[in-house]
Amino acid sequence: MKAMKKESRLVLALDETDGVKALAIAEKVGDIVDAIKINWPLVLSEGPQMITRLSEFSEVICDFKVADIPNTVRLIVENSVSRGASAVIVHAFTGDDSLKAAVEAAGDAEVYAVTEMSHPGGRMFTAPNAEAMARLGVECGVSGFIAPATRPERIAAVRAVVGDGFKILSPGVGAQGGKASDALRAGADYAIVGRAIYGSEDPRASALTFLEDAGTVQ
Ligand code: NUP
Repeated sequence: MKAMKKESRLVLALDETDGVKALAIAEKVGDIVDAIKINWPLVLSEGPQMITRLSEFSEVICDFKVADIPNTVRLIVENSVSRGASAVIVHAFTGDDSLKAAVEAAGDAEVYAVTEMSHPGGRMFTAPNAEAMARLGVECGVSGFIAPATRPERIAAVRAVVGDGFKILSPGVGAQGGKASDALRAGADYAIVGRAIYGSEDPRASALTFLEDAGTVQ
């Protein structure tokens, strides 16, 4: 399995919906982030070919939070990987057969399963089941997990369940109030930052401030 590099420990969440702007930002920060994560906003506005185009600048994580029956999961994951995605994010609440289908369809690419979500509503249903979903992910062979930088103690709880052999990527840094350094200290491998970088006047300068906080300035 090809593993994502771990240098800056920063992942850019590129939810900019204008394709020209998105590519310009990717060009500016591609060399100082470990991956670029894209989500439905950019793919729906500019098409799935953005996966391939962005993969010229960085590894691409498709944050499609896939939540479906195994066959549909397989179709989505295969399509994403064939376009150049290095990893796909899926929901874990769908159960063991859907998670296994994602891992199998990904081949050499990675699958990351969502545990607890970072927004306030994430406390309602994802938090009470986060540890169980983490255990399920381990059993099903995912490569890593998504856990909230807005609640670093919950990153630590997920890390305690999964041990050292799995990656934890942590969104909620910047616009949602979390700090990269807190997330990494709690056990995350990567901090995910979106609006605070792509929405800033100078995305590269902003990305560098997150690297400084993370202690990974290059
Ligand atoms: O729990 C999650 N929280 C979260 O914010 C799981 C996610 N995948 N995300 C995604 O991370 C969210 O959809 C967005 O793409 C990014 C955070 O962006 P921002 O709040 O830094 O702008």
